[in-house]
Amino acid sequence: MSRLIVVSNRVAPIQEARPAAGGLAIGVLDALKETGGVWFGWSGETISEPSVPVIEKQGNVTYATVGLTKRDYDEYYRGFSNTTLWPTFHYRNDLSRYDRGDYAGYQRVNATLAKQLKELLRPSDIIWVHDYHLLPFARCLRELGVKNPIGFFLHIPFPVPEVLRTIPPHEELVKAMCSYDVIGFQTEADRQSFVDYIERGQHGTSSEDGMVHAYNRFLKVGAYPIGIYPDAIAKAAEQFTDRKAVRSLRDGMRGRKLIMSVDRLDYSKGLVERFQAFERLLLNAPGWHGRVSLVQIAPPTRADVQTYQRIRQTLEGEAGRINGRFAQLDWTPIQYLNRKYERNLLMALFRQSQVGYVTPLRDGMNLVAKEYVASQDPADPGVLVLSQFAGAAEQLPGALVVNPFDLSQMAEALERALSMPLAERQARHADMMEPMRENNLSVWRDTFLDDLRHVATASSVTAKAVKLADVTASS
Ligand code: ADQ
Repeated sequence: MSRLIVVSNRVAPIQEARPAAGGLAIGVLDALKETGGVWFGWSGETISEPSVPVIEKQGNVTYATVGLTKRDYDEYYRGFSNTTLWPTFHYRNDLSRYDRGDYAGYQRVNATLAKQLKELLRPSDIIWVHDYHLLPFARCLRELGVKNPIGFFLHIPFPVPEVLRTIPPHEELVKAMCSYDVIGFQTEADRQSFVDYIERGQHGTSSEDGMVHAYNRFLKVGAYPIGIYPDAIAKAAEQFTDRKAVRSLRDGMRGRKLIMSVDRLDYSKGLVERFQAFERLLLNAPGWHGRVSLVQIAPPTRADVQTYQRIRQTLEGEAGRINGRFAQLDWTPIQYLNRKYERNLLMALFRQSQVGYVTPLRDGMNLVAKEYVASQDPADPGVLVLSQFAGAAEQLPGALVVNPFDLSQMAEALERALSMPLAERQARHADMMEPMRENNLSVWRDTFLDDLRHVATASSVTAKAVKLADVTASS
């Protein structure tokens, strides 16, 4: 059996039960626990010089972690990854900044990480690389002579060519991506954007079976929407209902309805617009005053990137302003909490609420939307209000889908959700649970890895045939 080597910028916290607020870490860890394997990536620590990986085993997962120097961190992580790629890939060119030095650092760190990983590799390993920090990682491994199958999954959106081209080294990046054997996107639209870039720019061609031929390489490009384990989440949500935090939330509501939102504090998540649409609900429908609260849980991330400091300030300002305008002695309209929670507890909190309010301006998938639905009591489920710009909107037909730029529409959807009759809520919930079971996290992982094995075998057969043909022709 070949080993699975997962590579991502950060590995999930190695300590069991520590909250990991990040969709990639949560998805990948759940997927890796079943198959076992090695997880290679940054430990989260800054060090003075690159060193050999630290190896730690937990159950059937081996963690191989390395530190980054302060310069690496600034240029590769804070710089090109999070000040250029993240905003642009989320269609926020206005927040994107490009710096040549940061890009050089991004390339350098990818090359260093590839060297560090190479030392751990066996010829039969299969390598699965994750996310935008590592777009050129396969090219770096190939330059070191690594021949193993290498797949890549992008957790965030892939922008349309016009937007991608605002990143100066766009072509170098896409060319490097073509060193992978399989590239996976969250949605069909993201896959199409990549293929459009290749075809409209005349860099290559694609065929109906998802194969792309570009820059002298054949690779498979597909949509592999990430899933969750809905039944395990439902069970956890039910079991954790008696926890103290859940009880105090329930008691504190005193019969009021609860709208719940959980995100990393990020400008792509549409938090400001969300607060303002809730304000519009209170303006348009005064009957809800004192009868509904919005709980927003949003732990800060990337707090040393300037745009993240700004969104935090704006949001605190908005929460204060709206509360100041509407609050009563015994009612606070918006409760805004800046902290992480244990995952199972979060699911139990979801179960207490009547509305899941998930309205990113752009999101690769958005696992919170899926977790919210899975956490509900099927006998009395809450309603999901979901942005059309989350990948999850393609997969959750029972949600009330909204445009997060239309505050009035969001306010109307909230009102409809708060007043929805039980039979409709039950039907919508059932409509979403079934597809989530059919496309759970194991299906995501297995479909991707099956394609990777298949494509890698097919290309090595093609490569051997080409070599043989060359030898025969020249003899
Ligand atoms: P994220 O942008 O992190 O993920 P999301 O998919 O919603 O977004 O995942 C967040 C995860 O963190 C969820 O599992 C959630 O429960 C957890 N979480 C959020 N806030 C938390 C808190 N306060 N305490 C504890 N846990 C918290 C990226 C992409 C997404 C994509 C995922 C997975 O941006 O589009 O869905 O990867 O591919």
